[in-house]
Amino acid sequence: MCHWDGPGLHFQVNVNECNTQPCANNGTCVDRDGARQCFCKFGFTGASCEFEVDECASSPCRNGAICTTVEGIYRCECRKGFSGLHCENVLNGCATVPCIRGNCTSLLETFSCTCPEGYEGARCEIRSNPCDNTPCLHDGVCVDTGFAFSCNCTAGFRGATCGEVVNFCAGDPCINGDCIPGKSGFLCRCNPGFKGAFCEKAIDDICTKEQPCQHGATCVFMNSTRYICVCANGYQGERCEHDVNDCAVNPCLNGGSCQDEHGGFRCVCRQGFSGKDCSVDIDDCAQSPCLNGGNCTDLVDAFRCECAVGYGSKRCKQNIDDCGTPSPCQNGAVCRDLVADYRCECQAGYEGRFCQVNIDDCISSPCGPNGQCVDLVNGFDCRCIPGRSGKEFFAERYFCVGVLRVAALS
Ligand SMILES: [Ca+2]
Ligand SMILES: [Ca+2]
Ligand SMILES: [Ca+2]
Ligand SMILES: [Ca+2]
Repeated sequence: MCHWDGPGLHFQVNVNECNTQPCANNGTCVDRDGARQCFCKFGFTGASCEFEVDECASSPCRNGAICTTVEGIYRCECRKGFSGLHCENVLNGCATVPCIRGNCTSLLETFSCTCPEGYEGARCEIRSNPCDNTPCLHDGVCVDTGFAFSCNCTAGFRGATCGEVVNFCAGDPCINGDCIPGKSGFLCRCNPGFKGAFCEKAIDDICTKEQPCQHGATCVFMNSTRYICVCANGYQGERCEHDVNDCAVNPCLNGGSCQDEHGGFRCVCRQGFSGKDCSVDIDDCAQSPCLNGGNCTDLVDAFRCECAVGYGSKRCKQNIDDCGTPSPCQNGAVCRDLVADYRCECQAGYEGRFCQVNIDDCISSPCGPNGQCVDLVNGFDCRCIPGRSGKEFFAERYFCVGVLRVAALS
């Protein structure tokens, strides 16, 4: 564009400075007189929008967070244990009250519990055993009393941890003598025949030189010439040289014979007795010798059976023969022996307990009106009345016409 500007000829040409597209990064260019102005897009700056705005330049992120920019917006990437837009919030590891007892110290996301006396574990959940580090000295026994311990001291010691010596004679330090306790130690008063700080040495005396006591006796030294023998059980005499007769008091009962032994006796029992002094009558019924329900009575080295009815012999083994001689069964019957009983197996034609009954074979009147029936054994005989003889069979009956003998009626 051009215009006229005064008396002198003067042209001024207004050039459009935006033609050259001077605004970078899509900035908007506005033409002014002899100049231009760039309106930058968000995130850019500078006269020609040539600079990117650094949103992180003011260090908006706290607590060591990393600042990043995306399209003109900054973002804080928080370190572990922090939160919030600027990572300004510190996470409290104690927020959930994790310590069951004691004090909690937050270690950002996690925590640390400071336990009170007597507790341990990450949450102070475990009660410590105060005896764990064996605080009691001199073999004292530690007792857990809850939050503390107490020591049950062995003899000769006392104090909270049994560190204090009260009796120097504890543990019997004098081997062959009596211990006399002192303020800072002990003294041994030795038995006759011993010497040494602990009475551990035998004095070369008559007991050790001559060994006068026999059969395991203990020799007690009195002085250089005197001693006493303390005999072992079963021996007597000044030097325990005699074996005591342990059978003198007749210790074996029920006729047992006594054998003297060293320091005792031995009984050889009569048959049927047992025990150290033969006082036990052996139970001869123990093996149940009586059979078939018989009752057993214990005797000396024997037994007696009372048999159940029907049985006999020493052990009731025998089923007594109830058939006997002569047989109770009659008429040729066979007798079968039972327990306290018998059974008669009858010949044909007989019945009854003893087969004494001849069965009446005429009961069915087999001879008809003209005949007279005679009972036989397992059969019958028909005798016709006078004037009749022979036989006729009619309506399942014989009728007399003469004399007929029927062996058996089938
Ligand atoms: Ca003896
Ligand atoms: Ca017996
Ligand atoms: Ca029988
Ligand atoms: Ca008959």
